[in-house]
Amino acid sequence: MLNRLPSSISALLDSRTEGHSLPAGLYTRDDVFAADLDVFFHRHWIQVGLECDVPEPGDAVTLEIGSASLILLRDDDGEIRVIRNSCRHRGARLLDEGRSIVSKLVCPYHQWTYELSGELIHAPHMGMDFDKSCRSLKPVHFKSIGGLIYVCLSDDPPADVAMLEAVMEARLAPYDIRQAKVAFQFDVVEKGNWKLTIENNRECYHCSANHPELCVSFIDLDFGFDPASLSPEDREEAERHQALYDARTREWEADGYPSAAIEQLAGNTTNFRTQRLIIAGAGESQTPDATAASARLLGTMTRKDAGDTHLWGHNSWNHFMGDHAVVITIVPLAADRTLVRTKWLVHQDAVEGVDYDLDKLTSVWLATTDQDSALVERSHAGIADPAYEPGPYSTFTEGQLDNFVTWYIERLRAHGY
Ligand code: 3BY
Ligand code: FES
Ligand code: FE
Repeated sequence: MLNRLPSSISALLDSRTEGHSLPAGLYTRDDVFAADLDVFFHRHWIQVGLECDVPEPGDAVTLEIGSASLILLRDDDGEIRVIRNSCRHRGARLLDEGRSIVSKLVCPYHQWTYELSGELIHAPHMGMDFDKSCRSLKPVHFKSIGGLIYVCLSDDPPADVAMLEAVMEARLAPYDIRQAKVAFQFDVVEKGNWKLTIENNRECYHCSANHPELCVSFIDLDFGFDPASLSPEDREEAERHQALYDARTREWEADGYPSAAIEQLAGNTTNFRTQRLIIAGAGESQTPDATAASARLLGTMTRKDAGDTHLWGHNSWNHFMGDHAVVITIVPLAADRTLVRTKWLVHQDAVEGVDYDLDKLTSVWLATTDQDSALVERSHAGIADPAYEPGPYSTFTEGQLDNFVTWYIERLRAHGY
C-alpha cells in the first residue's frame, strides 16, 4: 500500500537541493504555514509600522499578525507604545482593525478602561479587593529603528537585532523618518506564499520583462556571484554596474552618507541587508522619469541624487531616497495569501499639489506592486502543480534568494524542525 502520510517538515527541509528553490510543500502546506508564522513572525523581529503612522498623541492603529492583534499608539506624552489588543478581563478586542483616535482605551464589552500606557484605571463591579495594578494591558517588545517600528512577539527577542539598529539608526538619520508624513498607503493581498513574495523581491531577473516603469530608475546589482561563472555579456554588465556603483559610493561616503553594503544573513537570527543603490537615468528617485517627486527633501537631506538606501528584511523592503521613501511590509495570511502593504513617505511639511504630485510620487511602485502581485500568484500556482520540481537559482541574479532560503531552513532547524 502506498504511504500517503505527508512527510514531516524536517524531511521536507532535508530534501532541499542546494542552490535550488524549495520543495513545494514548504510553500503550500498549512502545517508549514503555521510553523512559519510561529518562527518567523512571532519569534523573530519583524518590521510592522512607522512612528509616523501615529503622528499625534491619541493616534492608534492595529496590526494583525496571525491570530495576534497589536495596537501601535502614541501616548499623551508623545511616546510610542505597542500593546496587545486583548482586554485583561475576558480577552475581548479593544480596538477594531484599522485606525482610531483615542484618549483612553475602553473595552466595548464591559467597559474596563485603560490609560494609553496600558494601565488599568477603571473596572466596574470587581469589588473592593480587586487589584487593578496587575491587570495592565500586555506590552509588546518593540524598537523604533530610525522611525521604523519592529516588534517581536516572543518573551525572549533575539539580541542580534542590535546590528540592524546600530547600522540603520545612522543610515536613516538624515532622512528623519520619525518626522516624515505618510502621503499614501496601498494594500494588496497576493495569492501566494510569503516566501515567494520575498524571493520575488530579492531578484531583478524578472524586472526587464515585467517592470517597465521601475526599470527607468532601478539598476539591478547582485554581488553574490562568482565572476568566473558568468557569460561574457553578464560579466560585462556586472562590471559596468560595479564600476558605476563604486564611483558613486565613494562620492556619497565622502559627502557623509554611509553607503557600503552591510548584511547579516545565514548564521544570524535577524536577517537584513542594506546598501545604497545607484539610481539610473536622471539618478534622483523612483519616479516615471527618475527625477525627484517632492521638491521638499526628506529630513536634512541636502541632495536629491543620494541614491537609494535600500533595506531588506525577512518581511520587508524599503527604499529611502532624497525626496521620498517607499516602505513595504508583508504579513502572511495563509499558506497562499500574503498581505503586502506599501507606504510612500515625504517630508512632514511637504504639501500635496505644491511640493509633490501624488501620481508622480506613487505611480512607479503602484505599477510594480501590481506586476509583482501577478508574478507571485503565477509562481505559487505553478509550484502547487504536481509537475513542479525545485529549479536552479541563477548565480548571477538570484544569489539573494539562495541566501534567504538557506537562512530560512537554518532558522526552522534552530527551532526544532
Ligand atoms: O521587483 C521587485 O520586487 C524588486 C523591486 C526592485 C527590484 N526588485 C528586486
Ligand atoms: Fe473587556 Fe470584559 S472583556 S471589559
Ligand atoms: Fe518585481
